[in-house]
Amino acid sequence: MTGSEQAVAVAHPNIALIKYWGKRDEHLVLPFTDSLSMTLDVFPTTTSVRLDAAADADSVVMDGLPARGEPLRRVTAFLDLVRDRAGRRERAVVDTHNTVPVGAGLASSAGGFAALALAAAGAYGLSCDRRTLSRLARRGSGSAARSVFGGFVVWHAGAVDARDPDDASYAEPVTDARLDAAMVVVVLEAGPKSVSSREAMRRTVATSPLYKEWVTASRSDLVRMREALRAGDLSTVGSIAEHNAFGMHATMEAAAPPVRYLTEASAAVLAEVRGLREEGVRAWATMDAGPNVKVLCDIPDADRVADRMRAVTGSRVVVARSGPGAAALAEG
Ligand code: 2P0
Repeated sequence: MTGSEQAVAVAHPNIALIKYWGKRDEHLVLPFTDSLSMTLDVFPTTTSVRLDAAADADSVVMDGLPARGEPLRRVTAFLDLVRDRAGRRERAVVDTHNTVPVGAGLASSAGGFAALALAAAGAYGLSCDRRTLSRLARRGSGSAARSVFGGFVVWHAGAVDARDPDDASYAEPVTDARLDAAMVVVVLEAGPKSVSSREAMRRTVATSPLYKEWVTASRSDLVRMREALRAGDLSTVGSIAEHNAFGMHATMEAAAPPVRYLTEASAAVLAEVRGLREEGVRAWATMDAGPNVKVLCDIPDADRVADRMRAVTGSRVVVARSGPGAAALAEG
């Protein structure tokens, strides 16, 4: 055997300020739009991959329980891709520990597939640079491409007419960002969501009359967002992010049948965020494929914002800051 046969990696979720919503290629996981996110320093996923030459199937354990059904199928399909690239055949034993509630719109798949990509590449002896790793992680889950990097990260959709579309769609850090902000995560529901983001995206692209307009708006949001990050202008970053998130939710609510992730509890948090702004606190909300709300604010205000969110919801609230990209850990 060549390669190191076992590798362990850790990665964190990211929260998009400019959302990824809709694939132009399901197999290659190519999005319609560029997206931009902040990697968090909370809710890491740690994954180990060990090759087992004697096994005839992959074995996947998630938080101590054997994976089955769709989660197992997705991990196995991802390992097939890595094996194919590495020219290896051995099956693997995968052990993964999440600290983020799975499937609840808190980006567990982003940290999960970023950690799996790095650990699997290590175990199968596939040497790849960070950009290639982000393209690989993308195949597991689109948003995972961004969790390969820390801080603010942009994921390029890649030109539709690129000669090699897989090569053209990668993530990279926004190196000229001059902003250090907090992200207050309000965990309203930790259970799995009723419609997967994969299915919801498909339905939105196929049936929502608002989708094309959102794609157009998102492109200009991204240009303005990058300028605002360069200028370290939290107010502009926050208001663009909030507007982009509301636009994404509007497109999916206009799908047939509609996809609605936001609940009354989400609405109460959103009202509180508006209330904070009226009091002069710089705070803006963003919401993903679930009811949870994340509040972008200045670091010195984060504890106050978190206390207000706890008071209005009685929920678990976690203060996050900018976190690191995926990292290999000592094997063992
Ligand atoms: C994002 N989300 O940009 C958007 C905003 C949710 C709302 O990326 O189908 O789990 O595996 O590529 O990455 C969630 O979708 O979807 C997501 P797949 P993924 O963060």
